[in-house]
Amino acid sequence: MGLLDNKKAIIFGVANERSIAWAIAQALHREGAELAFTYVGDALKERVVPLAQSVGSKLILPCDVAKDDEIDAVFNKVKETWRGLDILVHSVAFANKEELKGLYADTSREGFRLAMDVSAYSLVALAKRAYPLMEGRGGSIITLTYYGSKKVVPNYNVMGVAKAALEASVKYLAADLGQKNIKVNAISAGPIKTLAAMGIAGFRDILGVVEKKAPLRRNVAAEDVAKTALYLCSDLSSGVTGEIIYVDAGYNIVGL
Ligand code: NAD
Ligand code: 0WE
Repeated sequence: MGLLDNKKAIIFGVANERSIAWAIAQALHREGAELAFTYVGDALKERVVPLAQSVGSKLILPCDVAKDDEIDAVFNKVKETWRGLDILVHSVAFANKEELKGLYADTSREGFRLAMDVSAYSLVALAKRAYPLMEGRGGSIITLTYYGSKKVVPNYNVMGVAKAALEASVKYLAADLGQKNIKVNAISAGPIKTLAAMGIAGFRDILGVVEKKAPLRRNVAAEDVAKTALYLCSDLSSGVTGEIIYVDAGYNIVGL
């Protein structure tokens, strides 16, 4: 008996075995959920297909979340295969690398648009197609965010603004979809060394600061995030929606 027996879940955002989405996928699989995965681009297909197959997934589909036609194709396939859907995991973010350094004041119009589209609007685009499939069976939608939405983190720049939009979007979606018994929540994860953290100037220093200042005196791992994701995707969190839950070793509560 697992917490998610007979549940159908779709996961957006696995790039490799270090991805937060992959840790979440493994936790959901362990508790009995049946999984579908999406990937973006042929380079990632090679990485994602073997991972997805290792947890028995038969639905592995291409999807750039900036493209409505690709999103439509994914949800049509899910509807055709499963008839319905219980869980959606959104673990996707992107900004041009040049926007993640220097002054936020120098953000370009196109850089702002792209970060907002891929990192914030995409949750709405997915939720909009997911809720009709969740109708009558309840459901859980989760996304990943970061503290840089609340406070200025050097170089996070336009991503911080996109995450602020994403978090506000979680609340508006939760208000809309609550009447359909669908929960919408975000996990605000502490810094974790994934592909999205690679090559970020000063990332090691951020890990060092968290280890020193966070109440738990350590950094978090993707597995810590996955445990909260499991809670949010399961009936254990019935009654919880529109929340931003911090999985950051307590870093966000510290003032000085
Ligand atoms: P990751 O690189 O493994 O995952 C990011 C994913 O976004 C990748 O799978 C990538 O393919 C996908 N993606 C990018 N552009 C896309 C597009 N146009 N269409 C579809 N998918 C696209 O890194 P991660 O750290 O696991 O990031 C997952 C989420 O966690 C992101 O939302 C990130 O902002 C958030 N997060 C990360 C950290 C951290 O320190 N690593 C901390 C807090 C929150
Ligand atoms: O959300 C993120 C990372 C998001 C991200 C990362 C990249 C790197 C490669 C979005 N787009 C890109 N584009 C690329 O080309 N995090 C929470 C991790 C992160 O990123 C930072 C951080 C932290 C923490 C960037 C600057 C400062 C701190």
